[in-house]
Order: sequence, then C-alpha cells, then structure tokens
Amino acid sequence: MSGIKTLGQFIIEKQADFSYAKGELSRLLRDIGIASKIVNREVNKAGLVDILGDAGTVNIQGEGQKKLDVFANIQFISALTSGGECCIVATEEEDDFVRIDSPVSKNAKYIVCIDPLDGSSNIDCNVAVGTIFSIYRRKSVEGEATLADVLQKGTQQVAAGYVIYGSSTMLVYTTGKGVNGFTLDPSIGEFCLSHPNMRIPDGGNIYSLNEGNYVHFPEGVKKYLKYVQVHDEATNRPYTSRYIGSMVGDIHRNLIKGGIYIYPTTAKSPKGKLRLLYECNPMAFIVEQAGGVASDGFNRILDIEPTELHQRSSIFIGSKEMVTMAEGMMTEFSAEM
Ligand code: P6P
Repeated sequence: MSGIKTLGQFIIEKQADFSYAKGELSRLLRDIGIASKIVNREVNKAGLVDILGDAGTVNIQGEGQKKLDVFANIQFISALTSGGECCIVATEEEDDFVRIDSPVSKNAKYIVCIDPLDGSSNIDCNVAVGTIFSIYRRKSVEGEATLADVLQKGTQQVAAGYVIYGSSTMLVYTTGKGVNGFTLDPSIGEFCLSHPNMRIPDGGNIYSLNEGNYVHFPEGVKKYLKYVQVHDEATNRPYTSRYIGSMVGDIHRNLIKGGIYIYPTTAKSPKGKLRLLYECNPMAFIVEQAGGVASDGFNRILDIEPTELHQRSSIFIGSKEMVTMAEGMMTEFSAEM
C-alpha cells in the first residue's frame, strides 16, 4: 500500500515541473496551506466560539462582512506576509490591493488574488464554505509592483486552487499540469493526497444556478433551463438541480460528478455577481485543467482582459458537453436580439 503523501511532499516532488522556480512557488503554496488549516480550525468551531455572525463592517462589494470573513482575510494576508514570496494580495475583503509590507516581500515574484471565505453567509447554517485563490508572477521587473501586475488575464495564472470546508476539508489546486486534491487529516494536521489527477466528466446531469432569478435571466439561460427540465429518458433528462449558494461547494461536487454551474447576468447583478480575479479565473483554470470548460456564456473566462480589481463576470463552468450546450443557446438567442 503506497504511503501517505502530504501536500508539502507533493509540492516539492512537483517543483521540477517549474523550470523557472527555485522553490518560491512551492513555499507560497505551502503558506496558503498553512493559513487554510488555521481558517479550518475556526470554521469548524464556528458554532462554539464567538466568531459567528456579522463583523459589523461592509466590504467594497457592499456585503456585510462576517467575523469569519475578516478572520480568514487576516490569516491569509499574515501567512503570505511571513512567507515572503508574495508582493501583493488582492482580496475580496479589501477595497484596494494590499502591498505586503516587509523587506523580503518588496521584490517577491508573486501576486495572489484571493476570496478568503466564499459563501460565508452559509456559515451560520453549517453549509460548506470555501477559499479561492489565484497566483500570478509579477510582470514588472523593478520598483514596486503595481495594479498592472494584478490585472492579468486568467491565462497568466501560474497556479490556482480552492479549499472546501465541508464534511471534510480539502485543498484542490493546479499549476497547469492537471488538478490534484488533498484531504486534511486532523489527526496529523496535514493535507494528504486523496484525489490525484482529478478529471471532470465530459457529460453530466447536475445543473447549479439560482432559479429565483429566472425572470431576469438572459433568454439563452431560460432556454437551457427548459431544455434540462424536459422529460427525455434517451438523454437522461430531466437533469437534477443542486445549488447550495456556495460556489466552491457547487463546483467541487460538479467537478467530481459532472455538472454545470451558471451565474448569469441578473437584474441585481447586470454584469454577473462573481468576481473575475478571485472567483471566476481560479475556478476556470482548475476546471479547464480537469478537462472542463468555463466561459461568460460567449467568451472563455481565462481570455477576459481585466480592467478593475473587483470586476464581475457571468460564468458558465463545468462539464464540456453541458457548458457547450448552454453556450449554444446563449449564442442562438443573442443573435436574435
Ligand atoms: P446567490 C456566495 O455569496 C457567492 O459568491 C457564491 O459562492 C455563490 O455561488 C453565489 O454567491 C450565491 O449567490 O445570489 O444565489 O445567493
């Protein structure tokens, strides 16, 4: 029986994959793993300690921050600061990007975009929540890194991953050579390789979207919803609706079982709700590396040129055949508009 392989051992083993890396990216990934374990400890105790509920503050998205949002944000920034490999952190919880203020980090190579705790409104009802992160190499070669180093296309990511704090805690990441999943073993406090070379099925019958927004959906999405709900045994329809209001939870399930997650434009979110830099891009990189597809309904997510830090995008992400079908309906109806 092959022995346990921890995240740290795996990262070092795969370091040879990066011709340019001299260990910095490996250390950066390990820093993120450490912060995830600290966040996991608090998420798991959320009902027991005074860390539930609202922090009484509002983030740039206009969303009330939960105490755990703020706690997770602090933990990741702190781990990235002490690790010394990251010069800028762009986080959902801060209006502007955070320049890591430490002598070693000034010339650090990497930029991290992160949603420290996505889906946090679910914490009070014990539904899975997650962390989502993207890693880029800074483009500028001298002086301080700037916003231009942050606003890079998703195709420029050197790594991306998520942590799901669910029935078990898993860290799933890619560096562009496939997707691997690690499950936290609390008895040794290590993430251990549990899902090597994750692949999303080409087809599936799970669709994830908030049908409460139906009246404001684009016509192509309405058409796709009607398609998945038709009774047709030959094509295994009607499909199954699964939506937990936590992107990491919904996409992780669909990654394993096959499925599509859609957050289209709605009346409340005319540009889509999810943020390009630290939700759509990392999830798109991971799903593409697992054999799936991710677009805004028309264009590949990873090709979108960012112009703002908290820019939003609609997203259609998951099994190749399902996303392609939905995109076809979006195109069909946009042509008729
Ligand atoms: P709605 C959580 O706030 C989040 O960013 C994603 O994790 C989740 O899929 C989506 O928003 C839920 O949004 O509008 O359906 O409640």
